[in-house]
Amino acid sequence: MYTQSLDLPRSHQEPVPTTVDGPDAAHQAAFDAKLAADGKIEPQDWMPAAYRKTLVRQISQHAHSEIIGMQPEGNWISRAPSLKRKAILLAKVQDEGGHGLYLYAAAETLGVSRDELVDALHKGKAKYSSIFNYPTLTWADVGVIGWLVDGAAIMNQIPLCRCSYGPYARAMIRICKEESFHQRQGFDALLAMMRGTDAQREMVQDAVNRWWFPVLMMFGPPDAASTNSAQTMAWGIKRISNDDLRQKFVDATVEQAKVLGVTLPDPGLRWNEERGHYDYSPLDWDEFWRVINGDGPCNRERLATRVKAHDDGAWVREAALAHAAKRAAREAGAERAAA
Ligand code: FAQ
Repeated sequence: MYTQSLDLPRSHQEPVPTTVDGPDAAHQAAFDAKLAADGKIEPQDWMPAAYRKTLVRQISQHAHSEIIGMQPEGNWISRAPSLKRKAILLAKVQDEGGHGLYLYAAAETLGVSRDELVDALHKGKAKYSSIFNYPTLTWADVGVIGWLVDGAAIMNQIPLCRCSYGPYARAMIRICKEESFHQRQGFDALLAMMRGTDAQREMVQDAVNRWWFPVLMMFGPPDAASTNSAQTMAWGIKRISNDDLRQKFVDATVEQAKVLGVTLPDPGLRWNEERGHYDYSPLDWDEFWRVINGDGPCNRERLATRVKAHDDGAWVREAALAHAAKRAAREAGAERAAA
């Protein structure tokens, strides 16, 4: 459904210029040549320090988003309206936990530890996606997260399957397959409600009204305000700009909303024949910056829940370490006896 976000504009495929003189020049030239040939950079390869740093930033923010993103829907597992919906939701929320783990593992290949990354999240130093700071007030919110939030996540993540850093690109392939199921289950849950009672239809419309604009902001600030884009696009990490992905998402979603029978809450949304795209109203970027700077509706609750879950799990980590130490001691003893 979202394979259109594999298409790369021509300007995004140009080779990266070599800029370094001195001892690292040969390494830099090899790195640039690999990128220009659309090759993958692997953990053992030389890479510029800034490339490594930006990957750690983006991959860890992405991992944190997946883990914090378990909370809004996790709140509804015990209140799902049927056994079938509960089983689907459980599987989905567990998938998000798995995505966080693949992504922390991908970040660790860059020489940082998961403990450091998690610590930065818990201390409020690391970002995670703005969208997970909004509340899930009704069951329809769960369907809307699947349809719109996972839909936006796929639109953003399909191009990341072609990112220049091998471990990140490979993690994204599996993640996108699972996100696709998440999007479908959300759409399916909403379709069932839209075929139900007036009260259910109203619930869906209310949820769409509340989530639409925050979802559009998930793609990040407008290109002109996107501080990282120019460099990450030159490095082939980001393949399509924030605004271009947002536009692709709007164009795809308008048609899906028609099938569902909901109204997208933007009076400025209309087809622009000349551009060949839907126009949409300006977004409230003050709200976006407020939310990512810690002052959204649920920021404090999300972080407190995460820190508590980590603290409550301390005994599991301690038990796993004690078991590993005991096993190592037993194996060392067996080796000594055999010698
Ligand atoms: N929220 O220069 P740019 C999901 C920050 S996963 C918070 O444009 P960049 C699955 C940005 O970090 C959702 N902060 O940044 C799921 C930067 O600050 P910094 C997560 C944001 O990196 C579904 C500053 O603003 N997906 O949903 C946001 O080039 C359902 C300037 O921005 C990913 O992480 C934001 N929305 O582009 C799970 C995908 N946008 O770090 C559970 C990978 C921007 O310089 C349930 N990441 N900022 O201090 C990316 O593609 C990029 O990092 C962007 C941002 C596009 C998110």
